[in-house]
Amino acid sequence: MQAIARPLSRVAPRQVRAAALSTWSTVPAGPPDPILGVTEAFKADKDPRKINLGVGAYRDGNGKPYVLSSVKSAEDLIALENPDKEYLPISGLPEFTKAAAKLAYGADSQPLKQSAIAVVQSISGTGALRIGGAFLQRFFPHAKAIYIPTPSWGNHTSIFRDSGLEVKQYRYFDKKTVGLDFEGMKADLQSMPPNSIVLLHACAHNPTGVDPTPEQWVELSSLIAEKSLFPFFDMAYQGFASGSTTRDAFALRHFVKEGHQVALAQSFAKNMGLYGERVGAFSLVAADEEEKKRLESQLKIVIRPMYSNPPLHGARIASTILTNFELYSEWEAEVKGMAERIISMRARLYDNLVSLNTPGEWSHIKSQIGMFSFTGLTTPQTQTLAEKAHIYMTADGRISMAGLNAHNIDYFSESVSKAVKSEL
Ligand code: PLA
Repeated sequence: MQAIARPLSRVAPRQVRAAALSTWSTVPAGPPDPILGVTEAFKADKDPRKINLGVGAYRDGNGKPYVLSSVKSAEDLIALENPDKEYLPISGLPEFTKAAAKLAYGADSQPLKQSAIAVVQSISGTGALRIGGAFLQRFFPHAKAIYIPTPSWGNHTSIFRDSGLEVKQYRYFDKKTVGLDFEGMKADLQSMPPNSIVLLHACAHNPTGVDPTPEQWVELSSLIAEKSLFPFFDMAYQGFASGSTTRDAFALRHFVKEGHQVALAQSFAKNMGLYGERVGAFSLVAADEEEKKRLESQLKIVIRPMYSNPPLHGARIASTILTNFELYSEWEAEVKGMAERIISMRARLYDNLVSLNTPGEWSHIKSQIGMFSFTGLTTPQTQTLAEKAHIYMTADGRISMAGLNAHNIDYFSESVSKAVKSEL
């Protein structure tokens, strides 16, 4: 007879740890994410009237996720070529990074023409900010503090803190005027130690929807140069603010024209609807081609131990669109269409709130720019709206305008009006 396996009972029993003695028993539960946690609460709600205005993800006129037709066409073209699934280089798909830099800086950008922009592919905008944070932490030869606006995208603080930078704030939003606190912002820039890093939202500021005017950007560029500050642009919404990718790049391009050696984080999540594909780029303006090569070599050394190399499919889609004349035109029209639908929802929401005699001044809903409206609703009002009306938004009263459409905007307006009147 063949030897049979030893019965399990003869194996020395492994010590089972009591729960209280677990290695992880002192790890506290963390809070839900202030933005993505809203999606979790929304998903758990079974009411058919529910609306998710939390995360900034575009929805079509029927409230459905929207895959751009330029993206579908690009995917068809890619499928025809039947490309392999090899690893990308550490710095990403070269056709993509080249096209991404051209989109941001403009075809006639001097540093671009001189081959003086170091650019690497990133895991969307978040990854670009993280690469930038890590690079600055390692190589920025001056102060290690980065200043972000108050308020800013909630994740900025965590990204830069985890990159080893000290995070500080500058004044940005004026609650009284529901607009830009330009004087406060300038005063804070004036008093920053020279060589501090300043994070700037290139357009469609998140969460406020309040951007400097072109004239104010010009002034900011001079002040930032005068005070020897280092500008780091976060451009997550190119095209979403005005409907034009060129107009939305004004601030970045002006700074570069004025000689700033900017850092830039780009995301293609919103303007190409490539959220889950995680397509982005990080770039630095170098003095010349030789310096660019040194910077790129170090960016690769930052990236390699983080995630080795970036994902392939989304970068192929974006580069196909950006380098194909017809697809590019189609995409531009689609970006404009998305921006215009959002703008039309702003007008309708404003009209509804006014005609419902909602206490307060609501014109900011129309004047704010981009994906979001910073409504001014208080945290208790946002909680009541979630509990009583199944309407979800972030606790700071930010709503993703793209979540509104002809089918839900009246219910939303009535619910907000009731919440403000304490009638919900
Ligand atoms: N920068 C800003 C200013 C953003 O608003 C976002 C996304 C990103 C970078 C990063 O986006 P990406 O990594 O997907 O490219 N902000 C969203 C989503 C849309 C989020 O919080 O993750 C938001 O709802 O605020």
